[in-house]
Amino acid sequence: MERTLIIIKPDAVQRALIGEIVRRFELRGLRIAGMKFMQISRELAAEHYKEHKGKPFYEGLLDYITAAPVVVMALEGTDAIEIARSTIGATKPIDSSPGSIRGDFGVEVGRNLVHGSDKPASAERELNLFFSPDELIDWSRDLDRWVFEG
Ligand code: IDP
Ligand code: MG
Repeated sequence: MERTLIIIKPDAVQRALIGEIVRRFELRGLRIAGMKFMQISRELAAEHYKEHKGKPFYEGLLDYITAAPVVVMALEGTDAIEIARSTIGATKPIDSSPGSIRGDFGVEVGRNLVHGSDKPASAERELNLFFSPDELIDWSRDLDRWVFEG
């Protein structure tokens, strides 16, 4: 079992897509381990996106992610990081397949609706930034054996 950090970004929240996006991850089979509605501070945004510091889009990215509330989720499941990234779609909506969130609802890379951690080390770092241990719930669903083989 792997955990990943998902952010339903300000554009998705403003466009009333929270339910649609949560629905897609739920239907895919990933299990919610944590979820909250929050406004990201500039400091937290800078820490979260520190790998992009110095890039031309960095300041705009911080403006974007702090512009309105977001929903953050910890999702878990077998290969949850890659499974979530495929449900989200490619970074640039123009490259995202129809059927993915960005491919169905996105146009521009700077308004691409959802964040998902890109590898296990990032997932661990990002989950620690957004959730305290007591906000992450260890539980199982009755349907898990019909989604997870192991
Ligand atoms: P990812 O979100 O698919 O992992 P990253 O390359 O990690 O993509 O970039 C982080 C975020 O920065 C993107 O989701 C997008 O919101 C923004 N971003 C990336 N490249 C550009 C760009 O060229 N212009 C504007 N925003 C960008
Ligand atoms: Mg990334």
